[in-house]
Amino acid sequence: MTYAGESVSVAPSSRRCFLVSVLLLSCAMLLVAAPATMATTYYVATTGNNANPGTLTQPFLTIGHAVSVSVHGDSIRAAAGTYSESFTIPGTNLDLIGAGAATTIINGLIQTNTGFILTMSGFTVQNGGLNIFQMACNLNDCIFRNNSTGVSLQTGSFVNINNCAFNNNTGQGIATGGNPSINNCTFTANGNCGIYLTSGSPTITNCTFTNNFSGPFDGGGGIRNGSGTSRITNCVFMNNNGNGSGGGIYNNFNNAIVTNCLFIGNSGGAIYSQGGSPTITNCTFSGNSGAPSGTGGIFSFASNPTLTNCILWGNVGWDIFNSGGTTTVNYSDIQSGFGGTGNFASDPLFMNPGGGNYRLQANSPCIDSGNNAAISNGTDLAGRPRFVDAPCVANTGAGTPPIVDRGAYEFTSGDIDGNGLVNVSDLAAFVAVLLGADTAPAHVVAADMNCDGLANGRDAQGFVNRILLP
Ligand SMILES: [Ca+2]
Ligand SMILES: [Ca+2]
Ligand SMILES: [Ca+2]
Repeated sequence: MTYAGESVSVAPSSRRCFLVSVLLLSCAMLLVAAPATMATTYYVATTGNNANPGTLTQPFLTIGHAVSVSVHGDSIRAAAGTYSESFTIPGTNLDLIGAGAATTIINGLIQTNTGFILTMSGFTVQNGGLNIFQMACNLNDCIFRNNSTGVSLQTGSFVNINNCAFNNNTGQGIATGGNPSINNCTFTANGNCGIYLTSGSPTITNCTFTNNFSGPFDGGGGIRNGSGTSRITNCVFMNNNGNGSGGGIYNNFNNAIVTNCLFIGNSGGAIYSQGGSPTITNCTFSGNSGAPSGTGGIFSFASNPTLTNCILWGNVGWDIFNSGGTTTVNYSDIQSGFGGTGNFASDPLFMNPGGGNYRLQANSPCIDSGNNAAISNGTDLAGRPRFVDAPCVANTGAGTPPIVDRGAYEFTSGDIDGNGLVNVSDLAAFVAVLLGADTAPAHVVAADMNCDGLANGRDAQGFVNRILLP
């Protein structure tokens, strides 16, 4: 018999059960007692009022006010309009969603505190920018323009940036350390590099850099890489100016891995490397100029780049110049020549370089002449399969067929009009060749589906079969 206040003696095993039971009960009571945490969505509109409750029908006036009342997990939705305000996001996990970058504009500076997750989409940020301080961040579908720096990422941030545009920022489009992932973005006419990496190993994929300047004191109009390993894949660098040191990319002790990229018309040369050992594979360089020692393509100073499966053709001056260090070049088409395995200097027969089409014509020597072993990416600059055989072209490269091509684009037989696809748009071109209305050698070769050296009715079945392939 036990009484109130009496101690209870229990065996060790029973004691454990008792303690576990108490613990479970305590937890259950806590669960019942704790109020349910419901994420709130606050609404903001330029017609709103900060005295409102921030609902859909009674929105706040400013995004900064909505941020100030938000707690972890809340969302803020801003209606179309221009919000002239600067604000700081405290340590709060937050979704900040605009009505679309074309219509929802923040005129000011956004800063963040450390250690939380921000997802931001559908805004233009101008005349201020976004400073991210050591936190996780997802930026989607935004425009950053006319700022000093578009987005500043402090080292220690974990950032994904997708489908954003960085235009006309007087400084950097993105200033960053660390390892951000930057995908499907455009960088246009920024004044001090499209991307400026102090150090780190970012992943930069499917981005376009156009008319960016490195500024008067730096190199690297498109990207300036500090120490680390930047992975740059399927990007286009066009008409950027690196102030004499890398219009497209400047590598400062960076072991950049550059794959399937196109460098056209950059000033300061396409790539300038100081120190480091960049790996450059399946890239096309043309119309670049203005690096030191009369170099148009790739200038290296005490650096050891490795080029494979590349085309450097139509640049001004030397395609490649090495001042200290060693540049290793294999299976590439270098107009000014370079020693190595499988190199040649033959017109790559770009499809229409004046019109910006650097694909290969059907009779290009670069088709099926690359080295398969250099390929780690199964697609080309356009995202089309890389390992493709041109049946009527001898396999002069290295590896087991299908053999990859040189340059940023893989040739596909039957692509007579040179848009990278084989489809009904090639049908009219095919008929024109068969009727003799089009006698361009490259088109005749492209229409010769049975490899007999002629383009005629015997190729019709092969052409139809090719169109029907996925
Ligand atoms: Ca091929
Ligand atoms: Ca072949
Ligand atoms: Ca086509």
